[in-house]
Amino acid sequence: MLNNIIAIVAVSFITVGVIWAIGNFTHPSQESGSTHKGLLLIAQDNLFNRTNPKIFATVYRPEKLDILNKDFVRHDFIVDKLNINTAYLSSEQDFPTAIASSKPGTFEYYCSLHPMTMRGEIIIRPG
Ligand SMILES: [Cu+2]
Repeated sequence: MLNNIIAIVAVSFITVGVIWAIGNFTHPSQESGSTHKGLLLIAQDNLFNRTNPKIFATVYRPEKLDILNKDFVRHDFIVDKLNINTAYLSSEQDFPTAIASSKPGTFEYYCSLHPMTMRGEIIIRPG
C-alpha cells in the first residue's frame, strides 16, 4: 500500500516535471535570449498588436510596457485609472512605461485618437 502511494507520488512528480519542461520549451521566457524585457504593444493598422489583446498583470508586481507606433498616423496609449498616458506618438516613436497597481481589477486601455478600434483591457489579478 505504502509502496503504491510512493509510486503514484513519484509518477506525479515526473509528469509535472515533463509538462513544465515542455511548457518552457514551447514558451521560452522573455528574459532569456530576447533583449526586450516586459511587454511590447505595437500600434499598427489602428489596432494594438493586431488583436487589442487582454493584458494580465498582478498587484504589486510592476510590468514594463513599451508602446511603439508602427503606423504613419499618430497614436497614444491611455489607461486613465492606472495613470498611464504616453501622449501622442508619431510614426516609429516609442514610449516606455509600466503597469503597476495596488488593487486588482479590470482597467480599460485605449488610444484617444481611435477609441472605437484601439481599445482593450488590462486585468490586474490579486497577488
Ligand atoms: Cu490610435
